[in-house]
Order: sequence, then structure tokens, then C-alpha cells
Amino acid sequence: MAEQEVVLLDFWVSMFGMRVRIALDEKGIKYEYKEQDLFDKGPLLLQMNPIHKKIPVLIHNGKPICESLIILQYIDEVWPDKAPLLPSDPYQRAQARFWADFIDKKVYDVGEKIWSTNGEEREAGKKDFFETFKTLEGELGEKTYFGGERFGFVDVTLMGFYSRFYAYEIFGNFSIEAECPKLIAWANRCLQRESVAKAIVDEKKVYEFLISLRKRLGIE
Ligand code: GS8
Repeated sequence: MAEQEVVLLDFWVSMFGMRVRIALDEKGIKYEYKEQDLFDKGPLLLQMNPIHKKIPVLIHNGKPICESLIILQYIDEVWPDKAPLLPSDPYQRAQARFWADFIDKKVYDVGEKIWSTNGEEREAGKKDFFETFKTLEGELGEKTYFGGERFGFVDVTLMGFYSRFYAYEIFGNFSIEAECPKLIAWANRCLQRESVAKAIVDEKKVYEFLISLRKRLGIE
């Protein structure tokens, strides 16, 4: 294969960036990690993602790819030989994309309503939170991973959020494991993979970051 230059624009605590870090590591792709200051965005980020101005951005041989789920699919297409993320069967692929989309639309929202709120709003958010998590647990069922026996696209997508589970529990004053034990057992299985263990940031540091973000946003 021709020389590959792979650069990742990222921010250490980003669950979207963690997805990309897991996928690159699963595939054994070497890359240069470039931490971005999201509170004072640099010219490279603005040039590479002029539309959303967000991380993660994967820069492959000088060309940018934006949006974490699109980046995961790109990585899977460009480096298909090792650790396939999406199944080969079209129906199974569609299902995997459906659940990744569900995670993007729902898990993000229900999590925000726990850590970035207070009082009644947070209490109301808890119902939605567990409805979403139980839906995911139902989809997982008795399988080892979301796609079956093989760690894949949906697992990578959801594990990015795992780094926030501890923060959700502290802010929400609840236990995810008490309500969704199979989902936590699944997360622990994923964490045994080197790619995941390396990419997922320490949960307590994420919690501290969210406390500082609340202060910055004037929530208290
Ligand atoms: C979300 C990226 C995102 O929100 C994806 O890549 O999947 N749908 C996109 N990135 C955040 C950091 S993580 O919370 C970001 O870059 N925010 C900067 C900003 O909003 O200005």
C-alpha cells in the first residue's frame, strides 16, 4: 500500500474522538494525534472542518473527513483487511447503521439532560435516560457484542459514551448497573480490548471536566 499520512484532530475528552481512536487502533493504523483547543480554535481545524468547526477530523493524505460515524465507515472502507467494523451482509450493515444513528440521536441527548441540568429538569431526564439505556440493553440481548460475536461498529459508537457513564451516575445519583446490568457487563467486555482501554479516558477525569464545563457554562 502507498505511504499513508494519517492525522487526527481531536480533543482528549471527546466521546466522538474516542470512537475514532478505537477504530484506528483496532485496524493497527499509525497516526499523528493533534489535540485541539475547542475554546480557541486554531486555523488547521477551521480549514479542515469549515462547516461544523468540530472535532474529530481525520486527515488522510491531506484530505479531511468529518463526523465520527462517517470517519468510522471511511476507515473501514480504506483499511478493510483487518478488524472489519461493519458486517458484510447488507441487511446487517443497515441494522448496525440504524443503531449507531440511534445512539447518536438519543444517548447524547439523554446524557446531556443529566449532567448539564439541575433539579426538576434532571429528574425528568432520568426517565428518558433509562428508557434509552434499556432499549439498548434489549437490542444487545444475550449477544457478546451488538453485532454478535465480533466487536464492531455499534460497540465502537457506544463505547465513546462509556467514558461519561460514571459522570452520569454521580450527577444523576443512580446506578446504571443496577438498572442495566447486561449493558455494563458488555462495556466491561469491550474494555478488555486494548484498543478500547487505551482510548477511553479515565472516568473521574471526565467527571471533573464536566464540572468545569458546567462552571464555564454558568450552570449551578
Ligand atoms: C459531533 C462532534 C462534536 O460534537 C461527530 O463527529 O460525530 N456529530 C459530530 N464535537 C465537539 C466536541 S465533543 O463534544 C466539538 O468539536 N465541539 C466544538 C464546538 O461545538 O464548537
